[in-house]
Order: sequence, then C-alpha cells, then structure tokens
Amino acid sequence: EQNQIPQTTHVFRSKLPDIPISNHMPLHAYCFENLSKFADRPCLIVGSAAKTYTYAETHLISRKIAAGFSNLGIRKGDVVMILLQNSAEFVLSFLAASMIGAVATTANPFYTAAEIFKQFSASKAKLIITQAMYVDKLRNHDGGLSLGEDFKVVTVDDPPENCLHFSVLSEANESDVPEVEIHPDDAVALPFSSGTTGLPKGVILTHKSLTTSVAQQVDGENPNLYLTTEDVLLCVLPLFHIFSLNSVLLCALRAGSGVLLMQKFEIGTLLELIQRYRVSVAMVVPPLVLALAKNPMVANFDLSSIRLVLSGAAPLGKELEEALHSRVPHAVLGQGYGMTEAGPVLSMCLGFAKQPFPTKSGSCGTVVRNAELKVVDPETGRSLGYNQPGEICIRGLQIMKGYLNDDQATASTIDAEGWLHTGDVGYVDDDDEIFIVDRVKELIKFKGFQVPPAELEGLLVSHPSIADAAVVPQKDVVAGELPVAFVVRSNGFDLTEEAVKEFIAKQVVFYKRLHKVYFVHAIPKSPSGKILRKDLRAKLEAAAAA
Ligand code: 4UU
Repeated sequence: EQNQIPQTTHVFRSKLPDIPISNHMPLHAYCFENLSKFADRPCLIVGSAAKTYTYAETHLISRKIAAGFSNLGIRKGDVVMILLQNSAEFVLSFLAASMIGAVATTANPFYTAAEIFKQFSASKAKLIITQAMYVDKLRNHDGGLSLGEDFKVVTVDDPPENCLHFSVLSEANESDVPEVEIHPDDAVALPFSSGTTGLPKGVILTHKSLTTSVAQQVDGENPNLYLTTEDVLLCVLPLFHIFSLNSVLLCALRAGSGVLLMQKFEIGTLLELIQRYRVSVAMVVPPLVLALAKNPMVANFDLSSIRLVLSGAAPLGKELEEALHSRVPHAVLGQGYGMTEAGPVLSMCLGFAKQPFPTKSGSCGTVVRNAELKVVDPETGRSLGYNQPGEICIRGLQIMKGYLNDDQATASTIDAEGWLHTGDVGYVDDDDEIFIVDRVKELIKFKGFQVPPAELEGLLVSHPSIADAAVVPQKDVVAGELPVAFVVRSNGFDLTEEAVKEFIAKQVVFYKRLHKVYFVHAIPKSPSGKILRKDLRAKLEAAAAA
C-alpha cells in the first residue's frame, strides 16, 4: 500500500520571477530583435586583425551568407558543418544558417580526420566551412564521399583544389535570401556530446531551445546575467562548444554587447587584448582561471575593466576562485553550470544579476528562470530536499529536442515527464545555491573538453593485443581530470604503456590522449556486463593517496 502514496517532488526554482519569453521567434530574429537600438555599436571584434564589425554589418553579412548558402543549394533542414576556430566567419556562418532554417553542426578543427568524419556522416552535412590547412583531413577518410562532388567545402582563406572561397558566400546578394518558414521546434544547432553514456551523439537544439536559454540568462527586468551595450565579452573559449556559443555569443548579440574573438588561448595575447579592448566580461574555464590567478605576467597588465568573470564547464575550486579574486578584486566572480543537452545552462550565479544576490564561493549558481530543477536519489528515483546530494535533473523549454537518430539514448536521458537527467551529483543549499559534488555518468572532462570513455575503449579493444579495456578520469590540478586506461593484454607481455598511448594519440584530438595505462588481468564488471567505473576510480584514488 505504501508504494501507492504519491511522492512529493521537491522542485527548485530561481529566486527571480519567471518572465515572458519570445521563444516563438527564429533564433537569429530573436538575437537581432533590438538591432536598431545598437546598429552602429561594435558587435564582432577580431582581436588578431584589429577589425571590428558593427551590429549592422554583422547582420548584413550574415544575410549575404544566407543568400550564398541558398545559391549553393543549401535548403531548410540541411546541415552545414562549421569547422573553424573562433572567427567572424564562424559567427556569420552560424547566423546565416539560422536565417535559411539550416542547421549548424560545430566541430573542433583540431579533430583528427576520423573524428571529423564521424560527426560529418552522422549529421549528413552538405557543406563544410573551414580553413585550407584542415582540408587534407577532409580528403583522407574512408566514407566513400568525394570532396567537391558529394559535399562542398568552403575555406575562409585561399581555397585548395575543389574548394570554394568564402567570398562565394559573403559576396552574395542579400536580397536573394529565400523566404522560409521556421517553426520554433526546428533544429538550428547540432553540437555533439556523449551525454551520460556511450559515444558522441548529435544534440538537437531548436530555435525554441536556444531562444529560451538565452532569455533565461539575459532577458527580463532583472536579468540573471546582466549585459549592456557598453560591455565587451571575452570570446576565447571555442565557439564550437555550447558554453561559448550560447553564453558568450548569443547572449552578447541579444544584449548588444561587443564580442572580442580570440582564435586560441595564449596568456600574453589574452592579457594584451583585455587591456586594449577594455574587456568587461570574461567567460572562462577553470584552467584559464588558474592562468589568470597564478601567471606572473598578469601583474604587468591593467585588468581593471573586468567587472564579471563567469567560469563553467568544470568544477572551480574555492581556493582558485579566491586566488583570482585577489587579482581582480573589483570583479564579481561566479559560475555557470551547463550541459550541452540542457540547452545548455541549468544554473547561473545570481551575483551576475542586475540587482544581484549575495552568493557563496564554490557554488554553480541557482537554477535559471522559467525552469524547474530537482535532485533525485539515483538508486530509487525519489526526489530529495535541500542539502541532500543526488542526481540533478532539469525541466523546461530550453532543453534539447533529443539526440539525432537515437531514440533510445533520448529516452534514457529525458524521462516521460520531461525531466532531463544530467548524470551530475549535487545538492541545493538553504539559499537555493547549487553545489556539484560528483558525477555518476561516464564523461571525463579535460580542461572542460569532453572525453567520452566509450570512444577510447572502442579504439583500445580494436587493437589486436588488447582483450579488454576501461577508461576513467584521474584527478589533476591543472586539467581537472585526465583520461587513464586499464588494459587487459590478450597475448603475453609485448604491449607496452608507450605503445598503447601512441596507438590512441594517433587517432584522437590532443585532449583525449591517455596519460597513464595500467595493465590488469580483468576489468571489473557488474553482472550485466557494465564496467564498474566507480571501483576503478576508487583504485586510482587509493593509489594517489598511498
Ligand atoms: C562542475 O560544459 C558544458 C557547458 C557548460 C556551460 C555552458 C554555459 C557552463 C556555463 C554556461 O553558461 O557542457 P558539456 O556538455 O560539455 O559538459 C557538461 C558537463 C556537466 O554535466 C558537468 O558534469 O560538464 C560539467 N560541468 C560542470 N561541473 C559543466 N559546468 C560545470 C560547473 N561545475 N560549473
């Protein structure tokens, strides 16, 4: 009988009231809704080239590229792959795709040919926008598709053979943008993420998801993340990752702030650009906080323009937060907590609000507005109250529509009641602040980058001398976590640690490389055959403590 008593669900909400959200609008229209108020303000600032695009220019060139896409045969629903470092072309192409109802799948240009091709074929992209130096990787895959025939490649610099120059897009006639009807539930972005388990999958983010997420951050009388047209946001985190795409780029566009684009992180250049362009808002990951807090060069630069630092994508230790505080004492420091599948922002520091709330160091903020968050016991599914750690779940219009062509993975992530299960373990304290304490999912994060263990395990067992393997995170001060492998050799003792590391290094982007290989006789598994990752992690921790 007891089982039939309905359980009360403890739902956590923002301390800010819900707001009306214009999530019926296509993403680009929503971002540019207030364009006329700041048409001549700087929008994209290309740090390396000392070039600035105003809002009016950004809008116009995006429209030209949209027309250019259409001229190349890209239609509503088609997928365009953006394989670029941070650049104006990245932003303009993303917005242009939205304008014709196309979908942008963003990928890391440092990926190996195999990694790119997996995403390219899963997303069925028709066009790739990249740099000439990456084109060789697009020729050397074994998918049987031919560059220039089966798919088109546009380069932002001198085009190699069979590729087109970006000017075919950017010099098209903006009056040729076709009229398309875009539905709020149509996809606009297709980032890839491994979620709670398995290989990377396409995450369908719709116009509605992204407009809702951006609004939850920057809209309303008292925005959770208060940005103005005077702000300059640091955009050094890669735009192919949802943190930068959403919380830096899209939020800045909606608010009319300037976006300082940096191709890559280099501390000297970063500091110089912050000083030169008076960067006021810095979105960062913990390793960048470490650099800003500890690098002696910082003392030689004027960072007084920075009023807000938002760290996310990985846990930020209290100590590090306090060390940074001593470097930028006038700035508000806090965290955002996101997950690609969640649209991505689940929670954000309320110290960033227009009328800020006091917050605690170490917290990842409070759940965003117009959303519900709950914490459940991972064993029983029972919802938990304040201060009790459990799996964090989120519900709202911002979350993904689902995984691309993977109903099973979608169903095991978003339940029948619409709750997205994050695989993160955390609790909500008495002040409604969220603290993440652990992860129950497989994912490893190296400097905030996703390392899916299943991908490395698949590669490992493809080696003729490896019978079985498991990859787990090992704690690290600089990177947060490092991928390490437990390997069962199949024939004698020939295989060395170095050989295993090299075998993987050749096939993956730098941050997925193995940092240690432990040879074992067997991988601990549950009766159903699941790797007991907890046991392996415990083994590592015991070894580190010894
Ligand atoms: C502890 O990392 C992200 C998105 C981050 C983000 C986005 C917008 C942060 C702030 C923002 O404004 O997405 P993924 O999909 O690459 O990785 C998701 C996982 C989470 O499930 C969690 O395990 O990354 C971890 N994570 C964090 N962990 C993300 N943010 C945090 C955080 N503290 N602040």
